[in-house]
Amino acid sequence: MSTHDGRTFPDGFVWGSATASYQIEGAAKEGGRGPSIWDTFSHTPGRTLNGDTGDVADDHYHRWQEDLGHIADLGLSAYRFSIAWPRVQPGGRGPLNREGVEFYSRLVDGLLDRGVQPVVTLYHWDLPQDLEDAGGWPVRDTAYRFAEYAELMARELGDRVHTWTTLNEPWCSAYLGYASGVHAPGRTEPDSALAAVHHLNLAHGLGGRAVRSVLPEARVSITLNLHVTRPVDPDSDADRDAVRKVDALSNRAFLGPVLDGAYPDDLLADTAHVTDWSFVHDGDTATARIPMEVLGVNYYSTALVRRWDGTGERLEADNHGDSSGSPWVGADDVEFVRPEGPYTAMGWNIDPSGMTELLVGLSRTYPEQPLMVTENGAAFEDVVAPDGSVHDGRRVAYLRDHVDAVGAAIEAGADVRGYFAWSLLDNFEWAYGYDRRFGIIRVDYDTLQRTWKDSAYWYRDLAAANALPG
Ligand code: PNW
Repeated sequence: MSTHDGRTFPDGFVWGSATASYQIEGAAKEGGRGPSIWDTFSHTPGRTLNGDTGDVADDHYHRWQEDLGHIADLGLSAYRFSIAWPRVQPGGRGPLNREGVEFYSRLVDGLLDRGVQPVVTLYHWDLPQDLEDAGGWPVRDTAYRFAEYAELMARELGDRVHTWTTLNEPWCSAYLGYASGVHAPGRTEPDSALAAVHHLNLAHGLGGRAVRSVLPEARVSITLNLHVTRPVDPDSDADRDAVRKVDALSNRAFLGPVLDGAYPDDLLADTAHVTDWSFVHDGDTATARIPMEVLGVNYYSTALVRRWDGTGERLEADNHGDSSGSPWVGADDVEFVRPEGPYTAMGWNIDPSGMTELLVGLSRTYPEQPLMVTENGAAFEDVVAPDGSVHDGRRVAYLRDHVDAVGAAIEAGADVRGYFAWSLLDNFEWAYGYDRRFGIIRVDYDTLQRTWKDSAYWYRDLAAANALPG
C-alpha cells in the first residue's frame, strides 16, 4: 500500500511512456531497412525464448497511427521512442535510406500534431550488422560511426525534435552483449565488454557533440540502468566491498566519464587482470563528458551481494536470466544473492525504496544534474476476462508504489523532471521474446489488437491529475 495517496507532482512534471524500435516495429525487411545484431541474434536457434524474433513484433511500423491515438488518449505529454539505426542508415555508414527517415519524420509530425513531445533515443541496441561484422562496440570506429549517424538524424529531425538521448542502457549493450552473451551479439569476451563500455561512453560524447553541432539548443541526455546494490551483511567490510565493486562496474563506469570526465581508479584496479584499458586514448573521457539537461535513469529492482569465499557453488542469481558467462567482469569474488520477494514475472524483486534511494543518492552526488526516470515498469501475467477486458492489478500496484517513491525522492530534494512508464505496449522482451509482457496496453499477438489494461486507465488518470489518486 502506498502511504502517500494523493501525492502531487511539480507543475510541468512530464508523464510519458517509452518503447524501443526493435521491440515494437516489426517490418524487419521493409522500407529498405538493413539487418541489425538483434535480427541475427534472434534468428540464431537457442538465443531467445521460443525462438521469438522481432520480425513482426507489434507491427508498429504499419500501425503507428493507431498507436499515436493511444498515446494521445492516455493524455501523455511525451513519448520516448528509439530510431532503428539500420532503418535509416542500413549498413551503419554512408548515405541515408530516405524511406526509413520518412517513417520517423511522419511519427514525429504525428506526435506534434497531438501535442506530444517526441523524446528520441538514437541507440536502443539495434546496431547495424555490418558494424558488428567490423568488430562492433569493442572497436573504436563504431563510436565515430555513431556520431555520424547522430549528426545526420539531428539534421533530418532537429527542426522538430529537441530532446535527444544518445544511448539506452550502455550497461546492457556492453556486458549482456559482450560478456554474458544473453543479448546480441551474444559474445562472451570479458575484455571486449570493457572495451565496449569505453566506446559507448565515447560514442555518447561524440554523438552528443555532433547533435549540438547541428542544434546548439538541443537537449541531450543518456539513459543509464543504474544498479541499487545492497550488502547481505551491512556490517561486513567484505560485503560492502562487493557492493563497491558492483557500483564501479555498473554505475560509475558510466557516470564517471559522462558526468565527471574520468574513470574511477577502483574500477581500473578491479579489472586490471582483465584489461589494461589501453583502448582509452588521451582526451577520451573529457570528450565523453558533455553538459546534459537531464540524466535518464531506468529503474526496475535492487540487487543483493556478498563476498564469495570461493567455496561451494557461486550463485548467479543476478537477475539477468540464463547467462552463459557473467556480466560482472572481473568481479570474481562477488556473489549475487536472490533478494526477498515479491517478484515480477522477470523474477526481479519489487522494491520501490530502491527508486527513492537511487534518485536521492544521485542528486546528492550530482546536485546540479536534473534527473528523468526514463523507464520503470513490470512484467506480470495479466488476466484477460471473458469480455476481453484486461486486468493487471499487480502492475497498477507496482506503478503506483514506484511513482510514489519518485514523489518521495522529490520531497527529499531530488530534482526529478518526469517519469516514463515502460512500456506503452507489450512487446519483444529481448531474450524473453513475447513471453514477458511489460505493456500498459495489451497486444494480442495473433490479431495484433491493442487493448488497454487497467494500468492504462490508471496511468491516464495519474497524468491528468498530476497526482496519485487520493
Ligand atoms: C530495459 N538486466 O532492459 C530496456 O531498456 C528495455 O528495452 C527492456 O524491455 C526493459 O528494461 C525491461 O527489461 C533491461 O538484465 C534488460 O538487468 C535487462 C536488464 C535491465 C534492463
